[in-house]
Amino acid sequence: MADKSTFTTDRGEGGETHQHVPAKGPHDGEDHLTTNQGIRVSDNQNQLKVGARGPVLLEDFALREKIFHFDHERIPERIVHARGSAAHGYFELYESLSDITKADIFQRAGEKTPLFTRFSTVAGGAGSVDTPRDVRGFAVKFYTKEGNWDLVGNNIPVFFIQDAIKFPDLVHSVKMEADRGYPQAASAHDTFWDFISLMPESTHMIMWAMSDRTIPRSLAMIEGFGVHTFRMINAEGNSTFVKFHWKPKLGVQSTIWDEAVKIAGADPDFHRRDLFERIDRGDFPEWELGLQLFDEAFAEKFEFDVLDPTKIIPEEVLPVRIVGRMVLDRWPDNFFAETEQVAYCPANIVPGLDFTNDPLLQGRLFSYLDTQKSRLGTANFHQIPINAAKCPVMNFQRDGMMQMLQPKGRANYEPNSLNEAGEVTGPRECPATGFSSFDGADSVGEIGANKVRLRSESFADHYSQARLFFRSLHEAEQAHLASALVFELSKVGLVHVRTRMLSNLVNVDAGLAKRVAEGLAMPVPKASLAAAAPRDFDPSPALRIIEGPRQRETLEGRAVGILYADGSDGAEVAAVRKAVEAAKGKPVLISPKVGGAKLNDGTLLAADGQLAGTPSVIVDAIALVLSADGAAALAKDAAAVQFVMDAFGHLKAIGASDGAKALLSKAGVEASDGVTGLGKDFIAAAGRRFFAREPEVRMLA
Ligand code: HDE
Repeated sequence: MADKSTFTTDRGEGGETHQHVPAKGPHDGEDHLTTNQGIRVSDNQNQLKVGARGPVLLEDFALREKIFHFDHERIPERIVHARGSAAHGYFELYESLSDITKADIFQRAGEKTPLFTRFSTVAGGAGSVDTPRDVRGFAVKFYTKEGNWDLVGNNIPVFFIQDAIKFPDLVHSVKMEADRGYPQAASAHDTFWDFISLMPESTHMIMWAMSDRTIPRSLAMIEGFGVHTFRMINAEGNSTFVKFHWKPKLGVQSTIWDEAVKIAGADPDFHRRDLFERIDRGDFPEWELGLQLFDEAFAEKFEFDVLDPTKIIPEEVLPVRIVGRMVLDRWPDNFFAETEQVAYCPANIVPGLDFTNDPLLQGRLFSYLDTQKSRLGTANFHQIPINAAKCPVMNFQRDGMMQMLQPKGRANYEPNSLNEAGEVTGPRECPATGFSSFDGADSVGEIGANKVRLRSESFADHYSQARLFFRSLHEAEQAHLASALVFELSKVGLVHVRTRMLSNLVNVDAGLAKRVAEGLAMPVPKASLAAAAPRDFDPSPALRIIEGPRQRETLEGRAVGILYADGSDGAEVAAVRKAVEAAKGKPVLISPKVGGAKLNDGTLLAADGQLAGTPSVIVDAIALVLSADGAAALAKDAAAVQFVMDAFGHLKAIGASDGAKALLSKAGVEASDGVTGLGKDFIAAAGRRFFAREPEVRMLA
C-alpha cells in the first residue's frame, strides 16, 4: 500500500495548490496510523471525495470506520455515582488478622495488595460538577491472590433506607425531576424532600447529608465506611462481625457551603484535578483501614440492630482497630478504559469474609452484577483489564458477546471424563479452599421460617441516632447543618413538604426544628408520629469534624495562594513560598497576568494562575504580598477584591504585607483571628479555619 507522508491537494481555486505534511512519528516506517483492521491510512485529514469540492464516497472505509467508532464511544453512565474519579494504589497490612479471618489479604503483616479506588458523587450525571452537596462514593477493588474483593462504601456510615426495594424511589426523587429535567446534581428540590419527609428512616442519614461531610475540601480528606455489618471467618469457621472504616491521613476537612458553590463555577473538576495533582506531584493520598470487630454477645446487647444500615456503632462504644493502610500512587493511563469501565460489586468477596442479612446489602448483591451487563454490554465485562482478577480464573463459562478468551480443548462442562484415562479434564471445585458461606448459626444470622414482607421491629427507631449525630457536632457544624436544611427547604415549593420535614425534625431536636422553622419563617409544627420514641445517648465526639479526633490543623496537603503584582517585594514572596513548602503545603502563585509580574528587584516572576481565573476558593489560605501601589491598583479590580473578601468570608487565614492595606480595607477585612502579617504567625494560622469569625460574616440558622 502506498506510504505517502507528503501529498498534494488540488483545491481547485485559481489553480492554487495546498500542501499538507503530516507530522512524522519518532520511528518513521513503524508508527503508521492504521484502521482497526490493520490497514495503513494514507490520509487522516481529508475524506475521499469526487473531486475537491464534490460529495463523499461510500467506499471510504477509513472514514466510515472512524466515525462509526466515534458514534459509539459513550456507554451508559452509572445510574447513580456517575461522576467519579479513580486511582490505582495498594493496601498494606500492619498486622496479621489470621485469628479473625482466613482471607489471604489479611494474613501477612507488611504484604501489599494492589487496588483501584473510585470516588464519586451520587446524584449528578457524569459531566456534573465535583462539589454539590452530596454523599461521596468510596469504592475499593482489591486484587487479592484469591480473587477480587470490592468494598463499595460511602463517606457516610449510614444510608437513607433500610430495604433495597426503596432504592429506585430514593434515586428517582433526588435525580432531576421527571417532567422538567432539572435540577442536576442537587437535592434541594421538591421531589427529594417530598420522599424524605415521608421516610422517617432516612432522618439519620439526612443529618449527615446536611452536615459539612457532604461538602468535602478534598477527596483525600474524606472518611470511608463499608456501612453494612459484614462477617470475618477464620480457619476454624468462626465468625466475627465487622464494620469497615477508612481514616484519611490528612484528616477530615470540609468547605463552607458558599465556598463549595463558588468552586463549582471556578473549577467544576475541583476534586478530580486535586486528586490528579496530588498523585502527580507525589503527595500520595493515604487512608488507614479500621475495623470495628464484635461478637454475637455485643450484637445482642447493643441498643440497635446491627443489621440496620441506618445505624452506626459509635466509636466510643466500640473502638476502631487500625489494621493497614491504602496509598493511591498511580493515576489511570486512560480515564475511560479504567475509571469508566471499572465495575464494582459488593458481591465480589473472598474466602474469609461474608455477608450478613442486612436487607440493603442483600439487595445490593443482586443489583451491581445486573447493572454491569447494562453498562458494559456483555456478561464478559470481567475480562476488561481493570476488572480482571489478578489470579487464575478457571471455569466452564463460555462464549457471550465480546469474548476475549480462546479456551482450548473439548471440555466445556463439569463433571466430565474426557482425558485418555477417563478422568475429569479442567478445573474442579474445592471444598477446602473454595468460598463457603457462614452457616448462619448465631442469633444475627438466624432466618425465620416463613416468607414475609416485614420490617423487623428492631429497625423501628428512626430518630435516636439522628439526635445523637446532631448533638455530637461542634456548634459551628450544628449551625451549618441547620442552615443547610433552611437552604434546601427554601428551594422546596410545596409548603406541606416543608412542614412535614419540620415535624420530623422536632423528633430529632426541638432546638434544631425551631432554628430551621425560623430560617424558613414558618411555625414549628407538632412532632410527627414516631414508630419508636427517640432516646438520648452520650454524644460521640468522633462524629464531629471541628475539634473532633479526625481534624488536622496543618498545612500538610493544603494550598496557600500567594497574590503578588508589579512592584511586590521579591524577598517577601520567596520567604512565604519557602515557609509554605517547609510546612508541607503547596504554594500557588497568583498574579493579575499568568506570564507574571515584575517584582521590586526587577525580576519577572511567572504565576501558576491568573488572578481572574484563580479565585481564593481553590486554596486554603491566602498571602497578599503587595506594594502600596500594587494594592491600590488591585483595589479597583473586582477579582482581587472578591479574592480577599471570599477568603475572609470562608474563614481562612489571610497574611498581608504592610503595603496590602488598601486591598484589605476595600474587601472589608477587619482585624480578626487569622488575619496576620506574613511571618510565622501566618504559617501557623494557614492550616486552620477560623470558625469564631463566622457570625461576623454570615447569618446562620
Ligand atoms: Fe450503590 N449502586 N446501591 N450503594 N453504589 C451503584 O452500580 C444500589 C448503596 C455505591 O464507583 C450502581 O456500578 C442499590 C449503599 C457506590 O462505580 C448500582 C442499593 C452504598 C457506587 C447500585 C445501593 C452504595 C454505587 C450504579 C440499595 C454505600 C459507585 C452503577 C440496595 C455502602 C461504584 C454501578 C463505582 C453504584 C445499586 C445502595 C455505594 C445501580 C440497589 C448503601 C460507591 O448497581
